[in-house]
Amino acid sequence: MQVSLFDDGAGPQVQTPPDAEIRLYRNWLAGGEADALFQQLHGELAWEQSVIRIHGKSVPIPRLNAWHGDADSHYGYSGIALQPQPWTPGLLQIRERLQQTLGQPFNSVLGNLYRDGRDSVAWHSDDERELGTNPLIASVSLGAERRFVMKHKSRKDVPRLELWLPHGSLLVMAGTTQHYWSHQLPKTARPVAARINLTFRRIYPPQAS
Ligand SMILES: O=C(O)CCC(=O)C(=O)O
Ligand SMILES: [Mn+2]
Repeated sequence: MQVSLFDDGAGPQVQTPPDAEIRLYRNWLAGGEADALFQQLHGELAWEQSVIRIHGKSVPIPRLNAWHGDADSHYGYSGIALQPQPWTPGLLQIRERLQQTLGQPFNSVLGNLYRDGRDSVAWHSDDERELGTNPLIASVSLGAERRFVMKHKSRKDVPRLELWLPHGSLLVMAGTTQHYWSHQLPKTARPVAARINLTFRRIYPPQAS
């Protein structure tokens, strides 16, 4: 399903595919503010090249990432243990805006820097245990517009969702979305400039057992 009907009005566009709750605010940040934040975050975040192990081999992931948040918000995926870096002024500015829009606190953020069209993220769900059940994921995009694709994990009759995520947009994934759906940001042969994506998350401390 090609979604092209997200309006530019005041409210978000709400998608209602089965088992998902998705909202896209296309013009969440005004152009000038988004431009400034892209530059600021590009310089300010602790970008690093993570390496994962696949079949015993070390493979660099096709993007740079940065993990920032409260000191106790430990997080990891694919064997990468991420120690949070402190909040930066740019991240705090965005977190404050998210609080206004969503009325929801976030204690951590994963930044991805896609340097060009060769950078990508493979199919996955944001379903790590420390996010709890039904996490609210607030995904802010800055820089080049890229295609974000979602597919239902078990229902082959449900069409894929394709969303273009513009500069300054906010995509909210909530409810059971991560349980039933996976998502990816494919590579593109089209020449594209850099893009920063920030997914704000709430990490719950490990359960005492
Ligand atoms: O870059 C994006 O829009 C998605 C990033 C993502 O899925 C993630 O960091 O978990
Ligand atoms: Mn994700």
